[in-house]
Amino acid sequence: MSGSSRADDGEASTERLPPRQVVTRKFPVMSMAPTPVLDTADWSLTLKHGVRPLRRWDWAGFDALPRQRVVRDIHCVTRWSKLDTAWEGVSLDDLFADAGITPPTGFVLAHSADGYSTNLRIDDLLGGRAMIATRYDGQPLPPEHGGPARLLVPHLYFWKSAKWLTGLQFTARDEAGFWELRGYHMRGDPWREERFADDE
Ligand SMILES: Nc1nc2c(c(=O)[nH]1)N[C@H]1C(S)=C(S)[C@@H](COP(=O)(O)O)O[C@H]1N2
Ligand SMILES: [Mo]
Repeated sequence: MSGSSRADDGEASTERLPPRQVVTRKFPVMSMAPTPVLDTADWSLTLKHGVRPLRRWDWAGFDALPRQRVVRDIHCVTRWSKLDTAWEGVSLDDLFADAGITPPTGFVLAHSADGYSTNLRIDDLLGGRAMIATRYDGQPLPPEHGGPARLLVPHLYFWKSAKWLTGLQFTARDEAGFWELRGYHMRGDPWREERFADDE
């Protein structure tokens, strides 16, 4: 029978959770390499279109951009979810506005100081859906969680939220990043369970 309502199915208490996720109160650290040592004095963020640099912010310039606070649930593909995580940072809308650009392509490859990368669609980054976070829970973002600055795209699986962010590159096509090259999904929507490449 199709048509059973959410109120009927006995899962009202879990409907905030994407399928097959489990709530954790901890904040696990998930990294493919050791935490890089990054000093804000040396940090910069570069925006490129292909190989062409569009804009670069040093820490002082980045820190002066408009800031937002959000409280969001985050969902790791290894099945833990953490509810009501509190972040502060710069929205991608404000970042691109500061660069004086409208996105020239439909896709971005995010690059990190540990050699990690992940791909994102522009429409997943705009409209207040994503930020470059520099503070977590009222404190500077700890190094193991991506400090000084990480991407936060909470409506996608957390592997899309690149830690130790150093670059955003507009790409003509949707180019696979670190985990996407290793079989993970190109988009990673937890509500659609887009875990692996062959999860339609
Ligand atoms: N640069 C970088 N970003 C990364 C990763 C990584 O290994 N390197 N791991 C990803 C994965 S798989 C997850 S689940 C989250 C984990 O973030 P956390 O360690 O703050 O929980 O970061 C993502 N961003
Ligand atoms: Mo992950």
